Amino acid sequence: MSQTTSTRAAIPVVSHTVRGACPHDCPDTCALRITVENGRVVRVAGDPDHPPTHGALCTKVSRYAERTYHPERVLTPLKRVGPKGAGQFVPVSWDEALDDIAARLKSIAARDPQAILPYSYAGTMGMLQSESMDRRFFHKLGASLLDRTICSNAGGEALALTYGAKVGMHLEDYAAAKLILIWGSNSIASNLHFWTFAQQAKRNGARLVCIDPRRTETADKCHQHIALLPGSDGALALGLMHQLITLGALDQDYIARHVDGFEALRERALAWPPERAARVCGIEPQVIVELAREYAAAKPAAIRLNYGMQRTHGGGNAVRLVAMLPCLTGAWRQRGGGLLLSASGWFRAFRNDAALQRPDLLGERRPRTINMSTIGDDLLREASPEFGPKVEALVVYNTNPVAVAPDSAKVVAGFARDDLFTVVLEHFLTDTADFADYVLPATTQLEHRDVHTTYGHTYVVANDPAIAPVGQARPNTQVFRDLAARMGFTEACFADTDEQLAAQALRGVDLAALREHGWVKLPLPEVPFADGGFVTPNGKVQVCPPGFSAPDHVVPYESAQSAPDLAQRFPLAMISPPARNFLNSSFVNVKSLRDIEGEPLLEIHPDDAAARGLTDGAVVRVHNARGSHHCKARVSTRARPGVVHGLGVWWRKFGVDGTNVNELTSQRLTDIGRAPTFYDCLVEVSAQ
Ligand SMILES: Nc1nc2c(c(=O)[nH]1)N[C@H]1C(S)=C(S)[C@@H](COP(=O)(O)OP(=O)(O)OC[C@H]3O[C@@H](n4cnc5c(=O)[nH]c(N)nc54)[C@H](O)[C@@H]3O)O[C@H]1N2
Ligand SMILES: Nc1nc2c(c(=O)[nH]1)N[C@H]1C(S)=C(S)[C@@H](COP(=O)(O)OP(=O)(O)OC[C@H]3O[C@@H](n4cnc5c(=O)[nH]c(N)nc54)[C@H](O)[C@@H]3O)O[C@H]1N2
Ligand SMILES: [Mo]
Repeated sequence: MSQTTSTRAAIPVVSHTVRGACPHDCPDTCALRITVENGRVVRVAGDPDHPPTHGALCTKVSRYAERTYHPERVLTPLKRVGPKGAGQFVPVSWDEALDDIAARLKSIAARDPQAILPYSYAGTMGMLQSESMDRRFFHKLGASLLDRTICSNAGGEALALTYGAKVGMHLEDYAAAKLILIWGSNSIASNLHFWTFAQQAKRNGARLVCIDPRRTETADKCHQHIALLPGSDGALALGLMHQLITLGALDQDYIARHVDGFEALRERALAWPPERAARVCGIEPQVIVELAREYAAAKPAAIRLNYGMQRTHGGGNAVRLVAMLPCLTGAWRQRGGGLLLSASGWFRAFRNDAALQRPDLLGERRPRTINMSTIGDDLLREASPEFGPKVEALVVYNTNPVAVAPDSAKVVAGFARDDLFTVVLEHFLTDTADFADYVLPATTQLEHRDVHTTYGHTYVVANDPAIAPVGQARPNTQVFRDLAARMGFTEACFADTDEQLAAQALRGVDLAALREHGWVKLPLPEVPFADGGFVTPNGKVQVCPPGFSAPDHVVPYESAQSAPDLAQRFPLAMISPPARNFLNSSFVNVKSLRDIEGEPLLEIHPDDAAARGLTDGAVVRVHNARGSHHCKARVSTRARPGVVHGLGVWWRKFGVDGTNVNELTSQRLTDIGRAPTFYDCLVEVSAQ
């Protein structure tokens, strides 16, 4: 911390900087330098010394102070006075709110604690504010467990099945690549600090290829854009493998030493000549032929896979297939070669999750697990022997499910239940908070302590509180500490302060260096799989294990090939990827950012628009059997024919008709990982 005093217009200004971490669910986890003047944050900047951040922030987080000091921040506990969902509340004291919440939870727990469901995700990715005291509290209570699948589970589990863990290339090494396939990722929007390294590679002569149904701002800046159909990536990977095999471009030595199951994979891949793969992908066979040739020739060749390509039925197997490519060509041998989907597995050995979350507090109890991606159906389920008790209480924090969960009609009906007791810890009156019985004001990252691991690089980043809590806001940790006391939980761990939690969070990391610099790089091998050594039990990549199904079995649930009748009624495939200036549904209420995004839009190709008599800027009805959503049409060649894009995730209350794209998405789950299939969604678009 540095401190300076200066005089500006006769008012003495006491200024200091604090080290922080960006809390958001983004691969970049930037290290921050926060400038505080007279107790108020005046600037949030990137740490110039932290290699992934290199002093740069995205537009959103450089405006983080605008979010913290937003006039609509919830600053006191609120109690519902209107009907569910109306968002009508009166302020109450913390004591009144916490006493009542504890009493309600106690009486439900006395019947069956599994009727209580914690519902949280990565609104902050900090180990303290997202998975410490809260977990201790619910473990001790014996509440239902939550399967946190909503984002990355299909790809994450698939990658772990293949490499043994969610591990991959070091971010900085992309600068050394000669070819980068940017696959299912709009990096400029959602992984900006990777893009910097891709740009360095480009300046050094690398070729960049973007594989994405949408012509994104990232696609615009790549040498080539391959606009395949959503959910066809597995077929593309098999087509590439077919070519690598027939070209003789395999690294036989690497395969022999480090790959398990290649013979079975080879057989499958040989059934996928470019013509067949191209038909499934909706592209020209020649594109596959040329891409395979380039991928084989470029040394080093890198793939940046992102989660955008695993939100369809076959998403898990598609990730498995793509993850095999660098193992077949031996791209892993070189620095700058290989693949990254998630780096989070590198942190496993350094995270002290058991100490922080205390699953031992469950004792002998084994509560049921509820999948967060089917919250719509699960809130509407009655008690049954298979399901267990009806959900009677929900405690929601770090997520906005009414906006972000699939199949909104069901989600809204569930949250609207009069017999459901809902507590929401939030910064703002989100779509979800509107349905709460109590809203509890949460601190933002500038107001609390945390420790961050990440999924896009290999540094731990610490966050010190820069300012005192705004209004009566409290950190999530404190709320669960306070509730634990009221529930009569007497274990010493419920008294741990945030400083103590931070000290427990990690092991094998130099905490003094973390305190001093704000970040520490993990001690990891430089070129991790140059000589194999994957994290699987036998150290080899598992390419074709039992149960593996190639995409000749796993096509989208909703496509002309898999569901021709449905496709006749609803012929357009809708994907709903992130908007650049929002972070999922966060920042939608920050006006300066919302002004950049404008309003909810559906991008549609000029041919598809013309066929329906739709014009640019007109309000249209996007609909399928699950629901309908009105928004403005943007007629644009960013969309390929047959595919439309509802950029999200907008708060429902900003929508023309109080809905968002999740009115259309389904609760069906992926092949691997029990994850949602947001981008596996047929719709029709009509003039109003
Ligand atoms: N600005 C911003 N940054 C974000 C987020 C945000 O909302 N806004 N979200 C954060 C979160 S939660 C995550 S999980 C990460 C990663 O979030 P991702 O969902 O991976 O987001 P993107 O990087 O935008 O990549 C999605 C890209 O995949 C494309 N896509 C959709 N379907 C398919 C398909 O079937 N195949 C292929 N090849 N591509 C497809 C989309 O058009 C889009 O361009 O980003 C994080 N960063
Ligand atoms: N149609 C469609 N739907 C999607 C996606 C898509 O691509 N298309 N993407 C999916 C993906 S990848 C994800 S990860 C999910 C994400 O969905 P969510 O996990 O719901 O993420 P956000 O919408 O950012 O909401 C996070 C909330 O946490 C709150 N929050 C942040 N920090 C704190 C804190 O310290 N304390 C408390 N109490 N609250 C805090 C924020 O104010 C915000 O309202 O959405 C999914 N939904
Ligand atoms: Mo996500």
